[in-house]
Amino acid sequence: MKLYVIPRAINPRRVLWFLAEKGMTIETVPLDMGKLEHKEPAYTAINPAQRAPALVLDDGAVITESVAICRYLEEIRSEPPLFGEGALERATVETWNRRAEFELMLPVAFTFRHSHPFMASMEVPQVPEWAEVSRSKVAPFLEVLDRHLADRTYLAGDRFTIADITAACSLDFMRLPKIPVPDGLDHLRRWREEVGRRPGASA
Ligand SMILES: N[C@@H](CCC(=O)N[C@@H](CS)C(=O)NCC(=O)O)C(=O)O
Repeated sequence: MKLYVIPRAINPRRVLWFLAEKGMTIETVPLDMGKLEHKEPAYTAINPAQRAPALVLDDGAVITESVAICRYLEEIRSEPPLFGEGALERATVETWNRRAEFELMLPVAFTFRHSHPFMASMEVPQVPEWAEVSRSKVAPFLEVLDRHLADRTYLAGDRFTIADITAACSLDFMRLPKIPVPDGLDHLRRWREEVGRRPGASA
């Protein structure tokens, strides 16, 4: 297997963190986003969407979409279960992973994509107003997460899951578009410190 990544970007990092939690090591191919390597014909042949990550299996099959890649990895390496176990826990993990994607990752990504000069050639047109609308969505959702984490260790309960990976990668990426974490979110801070000690946190 071979994993194509754009180093430090949210979605590739989610998969790298997931792999680390599984204790899996696979060949990783970095794409230089600044040089638009993900838009070159060689990578476009692998993923016509020109986005990373993409996982290429030994038989040449390609899986794109971070969560699809993670689901594949969960199937071939079930321990530790990062999508939960049993009907209720799996549904809870899905709920919080989706909420982290839609209400945190996307607003953070849109803020960056529509405001940062680095993205000007890739996000066409850049809409600064959309960056500002997206920026304004982040703090209210962090407050939701803070309240949610008041009485549970991780987003889906007692177990660390992909929902925590999605939220932590999104939170860390806020540094690039300079979105501050509001003061006083003690439960969120406790959770971030906790997940920061995990094996995949440095991915
Ligand atoms: N829905 C895709 C999104 C992948 C994606 O947007 N990746 C970004 C990096 S986080 C990318 O490749 N950006 C390149 C570009 O915008 O040109 C997934 O979950 O994997």
